[in-house]
Amino acid sequence: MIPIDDSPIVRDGKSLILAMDHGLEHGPVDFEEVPEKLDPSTVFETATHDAVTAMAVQKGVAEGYYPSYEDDVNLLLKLNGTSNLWMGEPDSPVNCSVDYAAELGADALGFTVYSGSNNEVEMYEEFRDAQEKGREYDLPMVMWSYPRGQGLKNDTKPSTISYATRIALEIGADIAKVKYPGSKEAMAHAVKSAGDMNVVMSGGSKTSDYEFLSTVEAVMDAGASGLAVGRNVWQREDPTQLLDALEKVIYEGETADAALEE
Ligand code: FBP
Repeated sequence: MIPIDDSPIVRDGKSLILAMDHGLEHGPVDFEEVPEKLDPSTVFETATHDAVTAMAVQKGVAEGYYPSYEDDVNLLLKLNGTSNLWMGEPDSPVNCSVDYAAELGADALGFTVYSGSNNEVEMYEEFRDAQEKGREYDLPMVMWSYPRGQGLKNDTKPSTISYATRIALEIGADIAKVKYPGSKEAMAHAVKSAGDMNVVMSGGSKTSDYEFLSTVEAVMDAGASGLAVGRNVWQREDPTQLLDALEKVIYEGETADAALEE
């Protein structure tokens, strides 16, 4: 683990990572209700909000759009990713080297690992190469720690999520990004399982403002360090309004009720 509090992707020990790698992971379907967001610039604009500590994108989007935002947005370069068209055991091919991520101006690296997949062995080896190379550039590693595969029937049950945060600590991540395990208590155990490493929650599909902020409140109460979120922010008509509220819940410790009232 590197001293993550020194990283620009952390503000007061917390992070709000805006993820927009969905065009690869899910396809344009995620943009159907907000077609203007097919233009990555619109989401980079959203990422200029003070609450956002980094924007997570794939290499091609970084190449095309990050140069216009490098003064206002911190870049988290996702090094692997897979399309929804892949029908095999969960896997996530590497499509960007650490050297190239650094050249593009990355402030941090992102890597998906599907522990439990039949491809776990190769994924751990690829993660090792990226993590060790990242150390040469002092680039923190955010691990999308998503246990899944044919042997795993429920990938968000509490014991799976606490295993996911622990795996991230064990194999050298600096921040673990995990799905919500369904309760504050389960999240607290997942955070504890990660030792001193920061744990952030993955957003999931869009819910109401109140439902989402309440979950974020629970996650922060559980000791998590924030959020890595996509659809719940940029699928909204007014992402800025939700980011204002998230800023209060994540950095100022406000409740969801209080954050929505103001
Ligand atoms: P959301 O907040 O929209 O769920 O995004 C988080 C994220 O991890 C993205 O980075 C990624 O594209 C997506 O979820 C992958 O989700 P899944 O593999 O569960 O479909």
